[in-house]
Amino acid sequence: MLTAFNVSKWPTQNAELKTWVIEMAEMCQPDALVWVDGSEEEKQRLEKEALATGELILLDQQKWPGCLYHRTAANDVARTEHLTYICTPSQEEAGPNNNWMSPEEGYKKAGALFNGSMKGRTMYVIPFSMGPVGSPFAKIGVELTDSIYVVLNMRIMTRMGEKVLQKLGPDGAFTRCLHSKADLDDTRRLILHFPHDNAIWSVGSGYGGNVLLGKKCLSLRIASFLARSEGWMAEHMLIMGVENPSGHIVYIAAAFPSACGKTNLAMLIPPEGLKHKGYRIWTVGDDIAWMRIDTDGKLWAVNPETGFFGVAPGTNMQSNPNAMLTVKKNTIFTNVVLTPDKGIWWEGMDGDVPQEGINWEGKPWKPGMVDDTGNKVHGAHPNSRFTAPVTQCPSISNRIEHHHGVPIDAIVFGGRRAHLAPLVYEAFDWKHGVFIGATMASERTAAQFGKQGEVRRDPMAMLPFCGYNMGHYFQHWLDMGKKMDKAPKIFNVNWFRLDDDGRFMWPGFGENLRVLEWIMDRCMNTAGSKRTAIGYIPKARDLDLAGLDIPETTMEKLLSIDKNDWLEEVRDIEAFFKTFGSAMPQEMYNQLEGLAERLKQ
Ligand code: TSX
Ligand code: MN
Repeated sequence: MLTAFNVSKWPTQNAELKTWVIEMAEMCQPDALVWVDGSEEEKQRLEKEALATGELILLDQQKWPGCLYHRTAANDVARTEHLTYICTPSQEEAGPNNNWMSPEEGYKKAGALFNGSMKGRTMYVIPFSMGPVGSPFAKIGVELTDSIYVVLNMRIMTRMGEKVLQKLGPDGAFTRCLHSKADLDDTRRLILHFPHDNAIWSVGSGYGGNVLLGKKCLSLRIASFLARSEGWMAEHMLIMGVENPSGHIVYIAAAFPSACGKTNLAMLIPPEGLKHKGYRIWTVGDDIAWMRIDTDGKLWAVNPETGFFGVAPGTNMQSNPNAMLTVKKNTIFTNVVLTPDKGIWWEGMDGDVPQEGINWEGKPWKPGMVDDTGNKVHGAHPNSRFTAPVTQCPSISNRIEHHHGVPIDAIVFGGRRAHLAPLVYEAFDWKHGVFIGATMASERTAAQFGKQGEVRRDPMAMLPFCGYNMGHYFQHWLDMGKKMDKAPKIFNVNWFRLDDDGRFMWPGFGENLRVLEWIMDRCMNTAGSKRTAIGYIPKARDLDLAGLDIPETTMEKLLSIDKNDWLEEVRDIEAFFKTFGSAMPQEMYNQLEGLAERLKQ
């Protein structure tokens, strides 16, 4: 038991911070308290300690230099949305898109779980900055945690340590982030957000999205709330630069629901057929974009993170060579297969399948294994992850530290639609683009749990991450459009359209650059299109398809719309909009009506 706090030796003069750390430590009762400085020496020390307890396993340092392996508890392998709450005074503020608890109840319920939860453990104090330290975009957080795994992940995912405390100074503001694994019991797990208090309390989990509090909790849920009141945007978007043959870089921010290959797109490699033109791709981020209007009237974006926390299964030298090169060193692998030679493997990795290994549950595993009910036993968990520094990505942009970010020319929404949506289309204007984002949807794949083909709406890919009522969020998007002199153009893409035999019509992956090329040319008013009921769609000849072997009729299908399917979609959208009640802006219904009328013409 920690008997006294040596407060005079603490590396900060920030009174609010000191008071809060004392209060939280009195509640959680750790045996020791450590201020994380972010140094290399500290990293070595923490790794050594976690290796000794088995919390981490050292991989073969010849093959995987600097790499570590970790498993989370079997009941703790994904974000737990049903245990995630927004704690605001009124439920209306949280909206139908969030679970809600009053702040009083939240503090009381979680407080009972935090009480004494760190007995026998060390409480680590992690000061971190989301966004370049000192940038006008940046927000400082301080996470208290009893997990070394969390400290080592935050070290990759954020700018952290002494430099952040320096920036915070004696009276700087910060998001108070409290985390304890407690007993990892999922009946005593809560992920609570207190937007009015700028605080996050997460207890009972050790899984990334629930515990790396700078990521979804701060950079999306809390930040989206702050962004609305401060007049900026916190979005679930990748950021990429496409350098055209003349050396000009167009920056794109893009939102996709899960399982659409967002990380793959962010790290795209130009295809052979287009490479000779001189295109290059620059990755700025793969998950989160913070965007502000600058003095030029344009929208500028930073990636608040410094790492990738990517899904491992399906990542290979075909789907994402840059990701494979990124995770070769200094990477933490979570819930993948551990091979006998202290290597790692996941479903869909290149090379030979290991003949045996220890799977994500820590059990002996062989390829082809089935359980009692005849179902395939996974080696790696489908949600297994790599945590790797962005600086190791071969395509990383040299502007990731720029304090004003990169200027966004195009916003791209996407989804997985087998039949409805064409390969790409452009919104008529900002308001119509907001409507397209608000109606985003994906169809469930066979790989996902639940009914295959079911349409799930996920506006702007923010449904699980918007920290307030989504009706108000759509209004904020509309308001932002009015404030910009040069708003980005808005597009929608669908890489997943099927032919009558159920085969993908578009080759996807690197070939998507052909679609991005059209998007860029539209931004510079140099590409043709056809005006349709849903927006501007390219004609087949408006896309550069050189070197691609797609029949003319297939291209026509990819770029076509079926009015009856779209009228059915209109009815589905209306039902979805109604779930937001009176919070839904009238403009969204005007857009819906406009679409219905254009379809009937
Ligand atoms: O990530 C994907 N992208 C974006 C890449 C930049 N995936 C993988 C989705 C799961 C995460 C895709 N899958 C894409 C895509 O553009 N397209 C498809 C569908 C597809 C799959 C295989 C083939 C073609 C399309 N081709 C062959 O199998 C040969
Ligand atoms: Mn994400």
